[in-house]
Amino acid sequence: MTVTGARTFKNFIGGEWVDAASGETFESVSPADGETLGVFPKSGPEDVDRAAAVAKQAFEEWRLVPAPKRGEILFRFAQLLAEHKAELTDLMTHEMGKVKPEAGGDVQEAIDMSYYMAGEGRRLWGQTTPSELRDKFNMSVRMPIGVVGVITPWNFPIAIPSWKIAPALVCGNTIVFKPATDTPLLGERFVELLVEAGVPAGVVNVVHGGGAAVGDRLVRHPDVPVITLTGSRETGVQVMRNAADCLKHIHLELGGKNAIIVLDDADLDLAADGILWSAFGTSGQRCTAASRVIVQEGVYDALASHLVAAAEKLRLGVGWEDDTDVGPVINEGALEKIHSYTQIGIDEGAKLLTGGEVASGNGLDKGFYYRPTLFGDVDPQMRIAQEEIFGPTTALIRVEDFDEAVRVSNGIRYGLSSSIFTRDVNKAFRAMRDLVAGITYVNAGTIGAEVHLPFGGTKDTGNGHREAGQAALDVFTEWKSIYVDYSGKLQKAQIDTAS
Ligand code: UN1
Repeated sequence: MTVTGARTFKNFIGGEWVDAASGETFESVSPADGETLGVFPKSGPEDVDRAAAVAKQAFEEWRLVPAPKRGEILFRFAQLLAEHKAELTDLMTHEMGKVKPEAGGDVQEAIDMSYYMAGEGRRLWGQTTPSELRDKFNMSVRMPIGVVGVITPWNFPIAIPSWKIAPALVCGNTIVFKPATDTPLLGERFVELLVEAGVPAGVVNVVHGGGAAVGDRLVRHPDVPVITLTGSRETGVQVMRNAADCLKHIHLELGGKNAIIVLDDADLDLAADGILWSAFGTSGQRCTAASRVIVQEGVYDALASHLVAAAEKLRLGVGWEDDTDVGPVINEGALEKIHSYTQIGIDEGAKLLTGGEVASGNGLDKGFYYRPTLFGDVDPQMRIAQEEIFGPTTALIRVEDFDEAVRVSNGIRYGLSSSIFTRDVNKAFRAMRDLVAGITYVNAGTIGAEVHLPFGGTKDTGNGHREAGQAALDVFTEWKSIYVDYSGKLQKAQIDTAS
C-alpha cells in the first residue's frame, strides 16, 4: 500500500497547490476497511471562480500550441500512467474498492485513451470540398471551445477523467476538473501525472468538493462554455436546466438498466459467465452493469440454478487481496439504497433467489459489503426491473420468445448497453438492429466498452452525445467552415447567375 496516510491535499489552480478559500476540508475514506486516505479542500464557488478565470486566460495560449505538440504531452501522460499503473491500481482498490484486476483495467483504459487522443493530435480532421464557384477553396476545421468543466464519478476514477480530459486537451481546451468526493485522491494523482507530463500551468485545474457547492457553480459559470458530466439521471437533468441560461454545450453520460438476453439456443455456460461478470463485476457499480437478465423459458430454470450456485461461490473481500471476487460498494448511503431495493423486490412479489443482505464477519464489518443478489420471476414493470440500483443486484425475467425479449429489453427509460446470447445469426443481427441502446454485445456481457468506439446511450442515458473515439471530438470542438476566394473578383454565391 503506497498511499500517504491522512495527508492533507490541496486544489490545483494556475499551477499552484492551494487550500479552499473557506479553509474547510473533507476526508477520503476507504469503503473497504474505513481507513482515512487523505484530507481534501471542501471548496466553494470562490474557488471555482478562481480556477475558471485562470483556465480562461490559459486558453488563449494553449489553443495556439500545435495539436501534435498537445498530443505529445498526452503521449507522455499515457507513459506515466503505465509507469505508475501498479501504484494507481493499488490505490484504487483502497479508495474506490474495486478488485485488483478491475482496478488495473480502469487504469489501462486511461492509458489507452491517452495514447488514442495523443494520436488525434496529428489528425483532428476536417473536410475539404469543391466549391460551387470557380477559383474558390472550401474547408472545415475543428475549433477548441474554451474552458471545459469536467465532473466525474467515483466508479471509474482514473478511466472516466481520461475520457473527458484527454480529448478536451488535444482539441485545445483548458480544464476545471471536479473529481468525485468519494475518490479525490485518485483525481489528485491523475492531475499530478498530467503536470509531470508537461501540461502548462492553468491548463488543467482541480477544485475538490461537492456537487452543490463546486459542481453547480461550474455549471452556471459564464466563462465555462462546456460541461461534461458522468453521473445520475437526476444530476443530468439538473445540470441541463441550470446551464440553460448560458446555452452551454452539455455532454451527459447518465444511468443504465442494461439487460442480457439469453435465448434457448445460447451457450449457457458462456452466458452464465457473461452474466456474473456483468452483474457483479465492480459490485454492479457500472452504468453498463447487467441489472436485468431476460431469459427464454426453455433455459430459464437451468440458467437460474447455475447462476445461484455460481453467485454463492463468489468471495467478498478487500480488493487488494488476490482471491477476492467482489469488493465493497462505495459508501454507506449506497449500501442502504441497494438493501432498500431488496425489500422493494420482495414487496413487489419477486423471488429472492440468493443474497439480499449486507455481508458481515471476516473483517467485512469494517467496510460496505453486499451479497451478490439474484431475483427470479421478476415482472418487467417492477421497480427492481426499471430503476437503476447501482449495486450487485440483478433481476431474472422469463420471456416466451425473441420478440418479447427485445420488447422487454427496450421497455425502460434508459438505453446504454444491451446484450444477446444466441447461436442464431439471424436473431443476432435482428437484435443488433432492434435493441434501442448505444451499445449492443453479441455473445458477451454488457460491460467492457473499448476506448476507440463511441460510448454513450439513447433515451434517458444522455442527451445524444457520445464520448470516446472520434465522437468525443464533437463534444470538445466547434466546426468552422472556411471559404477562400482566389478569383480576385467578387463572386456571389447563392445568387443565380448565367455562368
Ligand atoms: C461506467 O460505468 O460509467 O464498458 C463506464 C465498461 C467500461 C466503462 C463503464 N469500459 O463497462
